[in-house]
Amino acid sequence: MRTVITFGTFDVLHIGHVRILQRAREQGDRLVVGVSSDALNYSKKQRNPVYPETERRDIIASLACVDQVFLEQSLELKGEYIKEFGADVLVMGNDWEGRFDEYKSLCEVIYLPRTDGISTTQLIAEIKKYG
Ligand code: C2G
Repeated sequence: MRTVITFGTFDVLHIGHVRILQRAREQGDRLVVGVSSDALNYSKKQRNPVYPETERRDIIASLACVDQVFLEQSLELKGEYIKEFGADVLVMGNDWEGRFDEYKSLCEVIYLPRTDGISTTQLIAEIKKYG
């Protein structure tokens, strides 16, 4: 059983999120997702997510490619989460290329290409036009 772990905010779920989760799942037999808490997201992006953490967590948990979900409280706890969930592989989008190489001592680390042309920030800007 090869366990894959990945992390993200996954706010206003879109096709880029779904594709990376599907491709992450293809790297193993079981996919665990750490959904960034509201507080962690605020510290990363200086804004509150549109969807609160419990809703983002439940949306991700409902996807067929996802086996287990938890709330990620801190970027620095990745090593603890890798051990806690017995992850063999850490998958991240390549916007994080090289940033998590320190965990190569604990598991394999793979950066997958992002989907071009879509982001939560862009979607929020589009939706505002209809306001
Ligand atoms: N993603 C993607 N294509 C897009 C947009 C996002 O493949 N067009 C991927 C990102 O690379 C990331 C995941 O979807 O792997 C979640 O993206 P975000 O919600 O923006 O989360 P992020 O800020 O990257 O959080 O602990 C690390 C962070 O919590 C990662």
